[in-house]
Amino acid sequence: MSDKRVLTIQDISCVGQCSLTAALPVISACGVETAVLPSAVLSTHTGGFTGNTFRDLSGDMPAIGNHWKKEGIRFDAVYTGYLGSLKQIGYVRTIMEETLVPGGLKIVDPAMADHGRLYRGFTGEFALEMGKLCGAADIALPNITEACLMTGTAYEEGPGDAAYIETLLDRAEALGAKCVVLKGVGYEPGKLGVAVRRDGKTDYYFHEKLARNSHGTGDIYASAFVGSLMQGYAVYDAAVIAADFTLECMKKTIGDEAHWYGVKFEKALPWLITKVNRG
Ligand code: PXL
Repeated sequence: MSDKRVLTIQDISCVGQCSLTAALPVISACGVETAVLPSAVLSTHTGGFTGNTFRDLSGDMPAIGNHWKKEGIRFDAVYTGYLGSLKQIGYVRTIMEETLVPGGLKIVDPAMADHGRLYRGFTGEFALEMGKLCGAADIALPNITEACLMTGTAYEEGPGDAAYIETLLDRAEALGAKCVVLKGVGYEPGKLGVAVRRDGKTDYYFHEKLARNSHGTGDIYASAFVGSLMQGYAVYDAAVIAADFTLECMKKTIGDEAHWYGVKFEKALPWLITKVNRG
């Protein structure tokens, strides 16, 4: 049984089945205690909704971190997702330094771009800073767009090929992370998956590719990965569980075209609970 405690730092999109409203239930379903530090509060996520509110919570971060330090609160892993400002990247680094147990894991999902473009509100400068945060991580979880932006690689529309993915992995690994889990790899027809790169070696996992793209799946993937890892699964096994869980979530959403803003991950939580919890 895992008694690990994770801190996750990302936004609350009040509506949208992503970031903290996904990370908290998904990691909890893995049987892992989950503390949260909201980076910002938005009325909705920014992918498809327009006119969302945005409250940057950067100003609260140093005091929250200081309080935890004073209380001696420590985490086995700090997992970051969508961050609300450039300044926050620095605060996150400090919180990681001050609250991780010795040997605790820094896990960074850049959560800033997809389909060749930065999410609304982010700049090239932010992307480069995020590249440094990924470089300081034990495990970085970029998608292909994010890996391109952080490494100055041209984004290729379409499936690409194995050579393109390997070059991207070389460059992403060179940023400095001990391990890179590249999401959304799919250069063979009908297949989609992940590439796990460590010490110059890549292990791939592919499953069926569904016709529809869904919002928030990167957050769901990273959260299931972190939960599985904290339950003691090896990095590759956690990467596989997270991929299968994300696919389950997408399948639960098929047929409901009105549900465009996220996936019905709640309906796949029983699958995750059964799969990950070791009793
Ligand atoms: O799912 C990534 C994400 C998280 N948080 C916010 C977003 C997005 C993607 O658009 O806008 C606020």
